[in-house]
Amino acid sequence: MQSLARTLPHVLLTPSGLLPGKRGITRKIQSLLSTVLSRKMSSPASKDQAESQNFPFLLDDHTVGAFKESKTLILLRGLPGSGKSHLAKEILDKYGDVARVISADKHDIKPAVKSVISDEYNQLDKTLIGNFNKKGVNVIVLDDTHHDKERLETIFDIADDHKFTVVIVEPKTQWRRDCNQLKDKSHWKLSLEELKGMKAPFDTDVLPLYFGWFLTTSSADVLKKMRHNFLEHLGSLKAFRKRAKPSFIHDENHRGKVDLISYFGQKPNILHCTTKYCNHGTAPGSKEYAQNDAVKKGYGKAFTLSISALFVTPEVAGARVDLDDQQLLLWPADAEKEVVPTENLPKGSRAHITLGCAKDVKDVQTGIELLKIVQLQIKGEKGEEMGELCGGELRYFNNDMWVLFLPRKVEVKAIFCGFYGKSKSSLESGKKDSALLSCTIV
Ligand code: 2AM
Repeated sequence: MQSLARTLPHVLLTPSGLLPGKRGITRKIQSLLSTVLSRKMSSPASKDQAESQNFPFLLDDHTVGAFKESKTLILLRGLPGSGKSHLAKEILDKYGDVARVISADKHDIKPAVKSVISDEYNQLDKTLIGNFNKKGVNVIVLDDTHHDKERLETIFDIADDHKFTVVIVEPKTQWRRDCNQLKDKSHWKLSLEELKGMKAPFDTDVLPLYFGWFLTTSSADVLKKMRHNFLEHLGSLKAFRKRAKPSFIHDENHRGKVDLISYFGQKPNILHCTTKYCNHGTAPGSKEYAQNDAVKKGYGKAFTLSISALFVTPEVAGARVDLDDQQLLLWPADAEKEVVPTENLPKGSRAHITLGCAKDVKDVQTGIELLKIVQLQIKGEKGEEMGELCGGELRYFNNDMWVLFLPRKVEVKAIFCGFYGKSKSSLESGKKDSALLSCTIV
C-alpha cells in the first residue's frame, strides 16, 4: 500500500482506506487503483521483467519516436539464456512494422566460445543486409551472444556501410552473468564450462570509436538542406567571393561563384555531435567516461539538440550546438581544455556537428575552429556585418571565418550512442586498424 500511496494523491488515502468522495471521483480512483494493482500483480516475473524492459527505447516516447524515424541496429549482447530473445520480442511488440528481429538461434547457430564463420553465419549476414536495404525497416534487432571480437567487427562494418547507427544492449536480468542459472535457461543445453568460456568478454565494455548524438534520418535531412542552402548562397555572395582568395580559391584567375559544396566534399556518414572520442578505449579518460552514470543512463536515449549558428572556415563547415543542462551531463569536463589548455572556456562551447571538411582536413578540426570563434567572441569581437543570408545574420571574423547566426535555434532530434566502426582515416590510408584492438574480448 505504501508504494500505492506514492502513485495516488495522498489526501485521498487514509490508513483505513479511501476517503468517501464524490461518486465520479471515487470511480476514477477505483479504476486507477485497479490499473495500478493489475500492473503490479499481473505478471509473475514482474520485477525481472520490469528490470529487463528498463530501456529508454521501450519506455520513453520521445526516444521511441526518434528510433522510428532513424536507422538503428539494436545489437543484443549477452550469454545464452540471459534474456535477449525476451527483450527482442519486447522491441518487436513496441515497434511493429518498422522493426525486424534477426536471431542467431533461428539460423541454427549454436553459441560457441569462438564463433566460426559458418554457412549459417553467412546466411544470417545475408538476411541482415537484406533488411538493411528494405524500405521502411528502421529498427533491426540482432539477437546473438556477440561475445566474439571479430564477429562484432564484421557487424559494425556492415552497419556502417548501410548507414545504420548501432546501439549495443545487454539484458538487465539479475542472472545474466550467473553461469549456474544460465545453464538451465538456454535451450542449447550448454555445459557450465562452455558458458564460463564465453563469460570473460562481458566483463569489459565494448567501447566505441566515439560517443555522441546521432541525428535521426529526418533531422539529418533538415540539416543537410540547411548545409546545402548555406554553402550555395555563401559561395555566390559577392562579399565572400571577394575574400575567397587565397584561402578558399588558389586559382588567381577564378571568377564567379565559389563551389563550396565540392570544396567541403568530405562528409560524415551519419551527422552527429561527438561527445567523447574514445578510440575504442585507448583515448585518455574513455573508460571513465563510459562508466559515468549519466552516460550509462543516457545511452540509447533520444535528445533534442539546438543549433544556433552555422560556420565556415577554409578547413571546415560546421553547425554550433547549444547544449542544455541535461546534455551537459554527457559532456566531458575536459573537452574544451583538450583544445585550449590555457583558458577556461565555457563547458559545451566545443559542441558542434561537422557538416563537411576540405580536402585532407580531419573532422576533429571542426571543434578546434569553433573554439577559435568562441575565443574571439569572449574577447568581445562581434565580427564584421555581412548582411542577411538564408534568413540569418552573416558575420565575418578574422582568418576567413564566416558565421551565420540563425534567426531562431533549429531543433534536431538525435540518439545518444556510439560509433563502433573503424576510423575512416585509417581506411583511406589502406591501414585496416583492428576496431576493438584495446578490448579484452576473446
Ligand atoms: P567531429 O565530431 O568534430 O566531427 C571520428 O573521427 C569522429 O570523432 C569525428 O566525428 C571527429 O570529430 C571525432 N574526433 C576525432 N578525433 C577526435 C579527437 N582527438 N578528439 C575529439 N573528437 C575527435
